[in-house]
Parts: sequence; C-alpha cells; structure tokens
Amino acid sequence: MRVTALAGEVPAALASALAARGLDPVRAEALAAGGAQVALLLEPLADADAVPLMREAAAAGVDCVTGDGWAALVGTLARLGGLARSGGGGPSRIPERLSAELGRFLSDRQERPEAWRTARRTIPLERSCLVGILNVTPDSFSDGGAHFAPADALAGARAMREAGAAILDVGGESTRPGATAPDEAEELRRVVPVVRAVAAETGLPVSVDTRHSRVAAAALAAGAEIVNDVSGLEHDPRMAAVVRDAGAGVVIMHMRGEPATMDARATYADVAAEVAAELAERRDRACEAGIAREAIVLDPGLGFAKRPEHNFAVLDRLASITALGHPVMVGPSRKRFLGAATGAPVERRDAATAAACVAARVRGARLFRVHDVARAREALAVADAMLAS
Ligand code: HH2
Repeated sequence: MRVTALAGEVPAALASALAARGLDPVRAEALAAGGAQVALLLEPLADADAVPLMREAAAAGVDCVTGDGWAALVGTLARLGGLARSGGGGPSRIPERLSAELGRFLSDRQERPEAWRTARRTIPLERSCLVGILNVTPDSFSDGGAHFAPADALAGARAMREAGAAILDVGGESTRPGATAPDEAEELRRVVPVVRAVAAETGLPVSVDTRHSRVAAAALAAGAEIVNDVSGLEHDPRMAAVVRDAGAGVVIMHMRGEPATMDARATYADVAAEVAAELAERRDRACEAGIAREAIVLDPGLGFAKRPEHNFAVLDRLASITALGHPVMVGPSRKRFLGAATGAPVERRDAATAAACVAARVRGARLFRVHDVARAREALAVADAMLAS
C-alpha cells in the first residue's frame, strides 16, 4: 500500500482524485466541497450563547473554542452547515439569531461570483481581469503627470487596451498618503472629458476613481459604468444613491480616515479579520441603500491605512474577504509595501507588482488594478492556467 497526500487546501485535488477512480464527478465535487476545512470567528458573542454553542458544536462534530466575547469554530463545511441548521430555540439548541447569521455566512461563502454587473454590461471574471490605471493627475505617486493632458490619457488608454486591460480606471485625485485633494470643479475638469473620450474610443468599460458623488454622476453620464470609491462609499453621503440610480458597478475599498490622515489609523490587532468586518459593514450599508449585490466588488485597500506587514497579512488571508461572496479586486501596483520587501524604488516595482497579483490570484482575487498591464497579464496567465487545471 502507498499513502499519497492530496493537496488539502485545494478541494479540486480530492474531487479529481475521486473522479479519476470512478466516482461520479458531481458526487466527487460535492464530497470535496463539503469536506473542505473552514475556520470561523464569531464575535461579539454573548456569554449566554457560549454554552449552547459549545454543546451543539460538539454534537455536530465541529471544534469550538470560546473566550471573552468570542468563539472560534473549526470544521468541515458540511458539519458547519449542520450546526447552522441546529438553531431554533429549544433548551439544547443554539439561539436563532446565531444560527441565522452562521447560515447567512455559509451561504455567502458558497457564492462563486464569476461576473460583475455594471451600468452597461456584465464583465466575465472566470479569468483574471486587468484594470488599467489612468491617473489624470499632476501628483500621483508613480505616474503623476504622465496622462495629465487628455491626448496623453487617450494614448495611454489605447496602449493599455492593447496590453490586455479589460477595464480602465480614470482618476482625478491622488489618494497617496498625505495628498491634498483638488477641489471638485478641478476634479470634474480633469476627469469628465477623459472618461468621455476613453469610453467612446476604446469601447472598454470605464470606471471612475472618485470619492465625490458629483464627479461620479458626471462621469457616469459621460460613459463610465463603474464607480471605484476608495472611501468605500463613506466619504460622500450621496454616493450610494448615485451608484444605485445609475445601476453602476461599484468597488467598495477599505480605508480608515482620509488619505491625508490614514497612516495614523494603521493600528490593528488582527488586520485581516478587521478589514473583512469593516468591508462587510460597508457592503451591508450599500445593499441597504439599494445597490444590487451583483454590482459590488470588494477591495482590501492595499496601502490605505496599512503598514507593510498589514498589507502582506491581508494578501495572505484574502480568504477572509473572498468569503463575503463578492469578486475581490486588489491594487498593489508599485506601492510602498512592495518597496519594503524588494528594496526597489517606485519606478522599478512592476515585477514585484506582478508577483503580488499572482499571490492574490492564488488566494482568490479576480481583478487587478495595475499600471503595467502587460507584465501583470503575463504573470496572471500562468496563475490562471494553474487554477484552471
Ligand atoms: N489604489 C490607489 C487608488 N485607487 N482603487 C482601488 N480600488 N484599489 C486600490 O488599491 C487603489 C485605488 C492608489 O494608487 P494610484 O492610483 O497609483 O496612486 P494615486 O492615488 O497617487 O493617484
């Protein structure tokens, strides 16, 4: 007899091993998916809920550890599903609201969003989706000034389309740490003509990178179909309604505070869990405002209110965010944390950017906001081929 390890973190490894040995492929996949181990944190947890939770978890075959105001559960998806179904009040059961929340989490986690709905189309996401950065700013940290003149912006857009960009992200405000914001009239003047020309000339979906609802509304009217808001719809109270009314796609990104002050807010006890929880709250507010679930992409906001070690931890634990059931975008391009790892200055960080994109792809990201589209695309083609296997 020979013992062979199956790649435990890849459910496809078990499914294909079983199918290769004659098990019905559908059954093999269901078995593999149900057998995947999942670890969950429940907090805050009321003291009164801890005892029934531990008892029911033990009965369901789920490991449970509790502490002051929290519980961690570790088990297969199938067993966690059984635990979620054990709610309903009786003396030995877990409280209804706990089982409902656990059930909602498990069903979101099952979502495998393969597409993104925007105001004008549905963008497929089975493969990596490259988002080319077009900063129409004089002061962006790596490409400031390069596309400031509208003709340069259009030439840059065409080149990125040739290189394989599937979306172009036009921004008129640098959000680098400590940047000062342009006034709204200036942002409108920078962004709107470029959005109009790029949307018309390239035919690609255009997103507008702005925190301001008036800029978003004007860009959407000029042909943009996605709003990329680095404040996660927090900065401008009218933003959610603008997105909803246009039926636009939206990127809800994680940040704390404002670009000018965010570095001081980079304090976390458990960065991946905190970023995921804060994103989930913003996602819930967006849905309550009437934005469709299929329109929402989540982004951990690499470099925003995060020190280098926070960015690496978030990348490694991206599963905390993909589990929320939305496509995930990352924007590592040329950022400081890559310089911290490689020692490379900002103008030589495109290889590190491609490596970070591949790491994020393996951890479940689908959209990659980059300056050097060709290089990231080549690296991601390898990751896509591996994941498609
Ligand atoms: N990063 C920047 C700007 N917008 N949007 C999303 N969704 N994700 C990001 O990580 C992200 C973003 C900052 O990078 P950049 O546009 O290159 O620089 P600047 O803000 O200086 O224009």
